Amino acid sequence: MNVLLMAYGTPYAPEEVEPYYTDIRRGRRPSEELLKELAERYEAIGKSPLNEITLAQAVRLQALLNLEAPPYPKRLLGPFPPRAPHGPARVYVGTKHWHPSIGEAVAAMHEDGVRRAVAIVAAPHYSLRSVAEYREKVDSALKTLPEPIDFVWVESYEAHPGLIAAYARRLEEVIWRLKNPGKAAYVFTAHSIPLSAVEKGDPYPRQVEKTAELIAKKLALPRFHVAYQSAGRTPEPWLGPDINELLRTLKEEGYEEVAVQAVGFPADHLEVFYDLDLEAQATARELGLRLLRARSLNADLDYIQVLKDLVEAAWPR
Ligand code: FEC
Repeated sequence: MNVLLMAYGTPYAPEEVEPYYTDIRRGRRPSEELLKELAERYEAIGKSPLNEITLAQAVRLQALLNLEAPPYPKRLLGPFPPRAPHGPARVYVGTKHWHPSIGEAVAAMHEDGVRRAVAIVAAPHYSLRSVAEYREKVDSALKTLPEPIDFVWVESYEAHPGLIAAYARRLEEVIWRLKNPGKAAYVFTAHSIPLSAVEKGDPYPRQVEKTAELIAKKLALPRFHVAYQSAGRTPEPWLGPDINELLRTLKEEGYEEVAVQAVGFPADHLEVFYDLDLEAQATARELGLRLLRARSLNADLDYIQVLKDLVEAAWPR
């Protein structure tokens, strides 16, 4: 079994911010002002751990896929040594905007003789501005190869019960810390996308709502809100409400405590550490709101189990 696990990617060093940002902007170099602003955001968080987390997810996913753990009695009766039902698994990492890039990963897979693989993004919701773009990068890498690799895509998993349980578990930890859980606001966030994509029928906002609704239902929350964060620095309108805007509305409505959970990304990175932990937290402080954020899934076993489940279900038998 072969897997291409993809994520956004982040620069490893300050001098890599410029080419990274240029790649995000499809080859258009950012202005000095935009570049300075992004460099300052990285400086403010110290470092984005996204590449390390993606790598850890891949290593753990590969280990889990190769591990057969039958119940004890079956093990006694079964063949020895136990073998994974789908043969040895290899998980490759490709990042959308940095290294190892999706192109580098696909080339490495081809060189290793891989001709069939599951493609999955470490982000649960499909968008024309996320998964569709990962797919474009895989497709253009395939065009450079002498033989094709047959990729089976997992395009979204917004309602996977294991994912909902993993998010709910972490939000529950925040609920324990609330002074008055019955009166708190519960806000689920995802990365914003340009409104133009939504107008083209992008399922993204619907899928984000679904994830939020299922977590809220699992925890029997009295109410919940969905907000978007990290809108890009471009002149076009972006999907809202923005988290900072929503915090102002919640204050006006009389809320004192807000539990925030980023459901659009499993991992910690710039958009979590800067946009939520620094920026949204500063807005909350200014408003006199108590804001608590649920910790991310990262490479924790419950999330890796979700990836394993999805990959095994997609693997052609
Ligand atoms: O830690 C890190 O260094 C990387 C954090 C990071 C993640 C991430 C995820 C998503 N993005 C999505 C959509 C867009 C669209 C644009 C865009 C621009 C940026 C910029 C940075 C950035 N994104 Fe991102 N995104 C992360 C970081 N993103 C930096 C450039 C500066 C800025 O505008 O803030 C606009 C592109 C353009 O200019 O044309 C659209 C979506 C996700 C969630 C899915 C995923 O993880 O792939 C959707 C993590």
